[in-house]
Amino acid sequence: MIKKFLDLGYQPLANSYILKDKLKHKENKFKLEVGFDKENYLVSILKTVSKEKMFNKDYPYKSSESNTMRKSFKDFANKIKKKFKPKFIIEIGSNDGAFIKNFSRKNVVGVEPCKNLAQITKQKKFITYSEYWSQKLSKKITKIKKADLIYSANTLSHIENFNEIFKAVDIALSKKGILILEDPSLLKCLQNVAYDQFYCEHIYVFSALSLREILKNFELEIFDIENTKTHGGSNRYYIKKKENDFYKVTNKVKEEIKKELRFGLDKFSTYQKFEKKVKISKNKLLKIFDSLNSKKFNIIGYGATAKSCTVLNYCGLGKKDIKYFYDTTSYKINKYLPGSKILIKKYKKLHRSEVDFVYLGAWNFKEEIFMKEKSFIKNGGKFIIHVPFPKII
Ligand code: JHZ
Repeated sequence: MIKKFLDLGYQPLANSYILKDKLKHKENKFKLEVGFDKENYLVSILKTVSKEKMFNKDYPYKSSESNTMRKSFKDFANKIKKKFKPKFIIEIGSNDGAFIKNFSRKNVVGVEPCKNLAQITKQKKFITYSEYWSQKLSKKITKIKKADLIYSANTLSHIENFNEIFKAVDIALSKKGILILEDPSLLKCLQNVAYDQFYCEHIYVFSALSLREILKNFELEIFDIENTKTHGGSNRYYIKKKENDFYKVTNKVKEEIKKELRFGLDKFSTYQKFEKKVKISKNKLLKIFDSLNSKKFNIIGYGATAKSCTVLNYCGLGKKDIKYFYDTTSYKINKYLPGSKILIKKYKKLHRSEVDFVYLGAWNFKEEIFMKEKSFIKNGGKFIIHVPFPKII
């Protein structure tokens, strides 16, 4: 049974950026509550939104938008090539091709239901199926040969129906084939008080503990885990069919689960403590904004992320607090953030003459952004960040 531990209020769809002429229209909102399932240790949002409403031809998020992600996908593709020498790879949720573009076109197939994104890789002549991953699609793709590697980053946490997903994986994988999943780590999310990992698209935030339980239902098992830095701390899970004894289960799996148990990811009380920290985080962030606003500082936002939607709407921050956001994504520019209705402007290098404080919506790219904005920082420009606790840096 799922027990609620966190209430983040009514939230709009995180990636539904608003056009100027639609600003007066009523937005669709849903109650964002998060719960813990004692049976399989899974943390999930309680009310979900239909996939068609979120992942369609207007999907704005592009994986290639940051150097960090481009490099991370490239490095990982090189690692895969060396380690597994795969001949046929399927990527579930290939987005704009940040991962598949590192492979030869004849070795890789993308699956991307958002038509605008699928179009990008199709134009680059990568075979891309613009459909939701399913058993039917899996049969179609692997009719002639099975996949020796399926990769999926930041996608499984977005899909509600495990049954369909893993049955389709089972159909597609060859005997020695493996599945590699990469998603934000629940442990990191709790340690960072990164409550903004919860929004409509993130139905789950996985732990090794919960994923291991889920996979048991499908005769699949984790045989290795890597902790990665992306998206505020993620886990890369290497998964195989139980019957596949080509790969041995490494100690890293045991170690990761031990680490999670030590933190208490199996106990409801851990999540109750997290909820208290989230409330404290909100109050601290509001105090920072109140204090800066009372002194009439110029504050803008940087990175109109899906995560920002949760923070802004949960904390009740709006145009009075943040004048506008800068973002590099062309689709988001001149639109308004859902709920808070803050304008998103085309990114320009930060200048002290324009800005005093910058709320870092894309805190997961802190290093990359600080590097880019060196001169702003050198000239006394400051950032506001809410992880692991709200502060000015
Ligand atoms: P970023 C999205 O979440 C949605 P978001 C999704 N549900 C998910 O799981 C993750 O991605 C993976 C901009 N930016 O990656 C680009 C700059 O403007 O944190 C993006 O709009 N300048 C699929 O939205 C945003 O910030 C920069 O220098 O929370 C980053 O979004 C950089 C580095 C980024 O994901």
